[in-house]
Amino acid sequence: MRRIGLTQFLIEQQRAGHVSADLRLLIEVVARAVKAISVAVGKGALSGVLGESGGENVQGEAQKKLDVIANEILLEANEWGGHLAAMASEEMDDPHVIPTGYPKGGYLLLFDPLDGSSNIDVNISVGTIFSVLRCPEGIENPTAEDFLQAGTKQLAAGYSVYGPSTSLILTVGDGVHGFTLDREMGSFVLTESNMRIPADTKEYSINSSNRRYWEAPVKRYIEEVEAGKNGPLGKDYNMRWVGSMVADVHRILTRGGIFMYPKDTKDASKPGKLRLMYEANPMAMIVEQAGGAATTGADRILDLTPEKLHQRVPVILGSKNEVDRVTGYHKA
Ligand code: AHM
Ligand code: MG
Repeated sequence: MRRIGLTQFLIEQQRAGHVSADLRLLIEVVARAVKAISVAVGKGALSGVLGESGGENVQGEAQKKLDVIANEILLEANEWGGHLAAMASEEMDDPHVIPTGYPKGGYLLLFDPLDGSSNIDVNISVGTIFSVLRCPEGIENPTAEDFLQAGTKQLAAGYSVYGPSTSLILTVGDGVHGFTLDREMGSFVLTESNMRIPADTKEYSINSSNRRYWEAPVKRYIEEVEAGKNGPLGKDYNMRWVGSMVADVHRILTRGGIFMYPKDTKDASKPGKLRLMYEANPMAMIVEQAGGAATTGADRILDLTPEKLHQRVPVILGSKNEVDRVTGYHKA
């Protein structure tokens, strides 16, 4: 079988009119950064990169050394290419404007440099999530406001998983495509075209330790799921929770399932755990492009009007019929 690399894939996407030359180069640079992060993560305890960095991010979460390293790798890889006007990251308080001396481009890049980083020290899969928006017309030095665009405006979204193999999943609005890193060759090879999420599933993913904080519709759904064959849903379910969204979403993209980090009452200042701009929006675009659904329970994630760069939202995504059921319970 002829193997198609990421470069050829993107050139074909450009010829088909799905990406501009600049967006193609931008995605290639992100992929290069992902390879560098994969190497850093893969060295594990050998290179002294495990453990805490000693710092905190804007949300008051302790940063791991690898959070900081992955963030640096993405910034350095992307600031000189001339495709971007600015970058925003889960690990930085404010956007990073392209330094003077480098040409500026027309795109904005957003990323969660190392999702699931609490899993790093125990050698469980982590990943990088990214999203591309257009920089508003006439803006030279974008501020946080310029990033506050609905998820429907995303031009591209993707994530990598640093697991037994390193994979890169990508959409530019023409389906979802999966690449695997050939470590010897140092290149991403197309291994899954047009990934589709089955509409029905028997697998669910939620951190049940928060059950006492959930709202009634989610409690109802999980009770029904747990009732199995003899309950109202009439089938036995299986539960999986990696604790790295990238890995949980990747499983769902591969074989179906429903993932939930719903609204809870644990902390009134946080109407959810996951971040809209770095996690919910890119994953929602990917999931919808693969035929699945993604909502907050109340609304379609991609339709939300962002209010803050680091805003958190509830997330319910995956197999369409199951997500529609839970969303319906919120409306009942
Ligand atoms: P992070 O971006 O700081 O790693 O946090 C996001 C992670 C997700 O990957 C995962 O789904 C969730 O937080 C796990 O949360 P919990 O530890 O509450 O189960
Ligand atoms: Mg994250």
